[in-house]
Amino acid sequence: MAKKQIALIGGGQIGGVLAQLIGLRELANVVLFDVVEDMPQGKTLDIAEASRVDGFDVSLKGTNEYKDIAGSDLVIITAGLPRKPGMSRDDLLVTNAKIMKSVAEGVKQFAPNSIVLIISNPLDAMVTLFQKVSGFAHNKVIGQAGVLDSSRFSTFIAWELGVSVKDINAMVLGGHGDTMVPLVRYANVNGVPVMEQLERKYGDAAKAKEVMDAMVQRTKMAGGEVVKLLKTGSAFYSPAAAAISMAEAILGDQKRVLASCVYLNGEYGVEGYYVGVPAVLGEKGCEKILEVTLDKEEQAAFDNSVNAVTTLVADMERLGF
Ligand code: A3D
Repeated sequence: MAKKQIALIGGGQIGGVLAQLIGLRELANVVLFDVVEDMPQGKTLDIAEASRVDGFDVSLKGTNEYKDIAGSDLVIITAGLPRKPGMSRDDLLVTNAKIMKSVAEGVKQFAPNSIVLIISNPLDAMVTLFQKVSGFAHNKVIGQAGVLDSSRFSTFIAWELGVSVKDINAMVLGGHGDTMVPLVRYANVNGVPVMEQLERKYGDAAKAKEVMDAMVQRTKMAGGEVVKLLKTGSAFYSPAAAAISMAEAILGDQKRVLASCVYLNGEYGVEGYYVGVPAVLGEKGCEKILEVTLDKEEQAAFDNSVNAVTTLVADMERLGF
């Protein structure tokens, strides 16, 4: 069977890890595009030269020309600047909006039938802008944030409980910013509520809540924690891994339920905005949105996060995008 093709727009930190992971998993052939001359060619050459050792066989092409992405089944976009210490994701708005506009025009012209997965920040605004400029169907334009935020939340819970992270199910909804909503009540260890385990561990509901609150706060600030340590950029291994799970779900038509930044058309009471919610991902992109019953407090936190997204999108529009 002919291999599928993934175009990676942006060959920086995340783009490079994506290319390597796609190769290692033989998920698809790769076209790595960047505006920096020779760099994507160098990265793909380097990864290809590891293929004999790692035992994978896919085609890897680096390019500075959009025409080379023709025929791509999936396009993953990381083009844009990452955060530096002290910056919020929203600080990247103008620079990355200009970049995203040019990317959307290139993808529209050369890969009009692709499904598009966006990672560039500020995420919710960049997904909105790509869809607007490209005119692609809403279900074919999806943002990656929730898989990573959920994985971060799960990791902190696993460390706290001293159990394998593989057995933690926890999800984060809302926009990809400080207002994101880790769903505490639904977080579980193979079906057993995490809060119940924390209460058993500490023998005290108040202490359990305090520990959970700290994990929720760390999850919301987890991107910034990495930025502060790296000093020169933002997280790249984990965002790449998160996007790969979404790419596998889409190309393999797996119908996986993954927290994704998808277009809401009345679901969760939101009309016409891209927001992070659990979605079924398959060959058509976002095939279905799963609604979760939220209690009063969770709903208020979700509404607050949606507010942050609508404000960000309004700012972007005011700036002419
Ligand atoms: P970086 O290593 O700087 O790579 C970005 C690449 O984009 C560079 O190689 C640039 O040359 C390239 N680029 C710039 N302009 C263009 C253009 N017009 N067309 C094509 N390529 C261009 O950054 P990174 O890989 O670390 O991060 C990429 C983006 O992902 C940033 O916006 C980050 O903020 C964002 N990010 C998102 C998450 C989420 O979970 C949503 C997590 C981490 C980073």
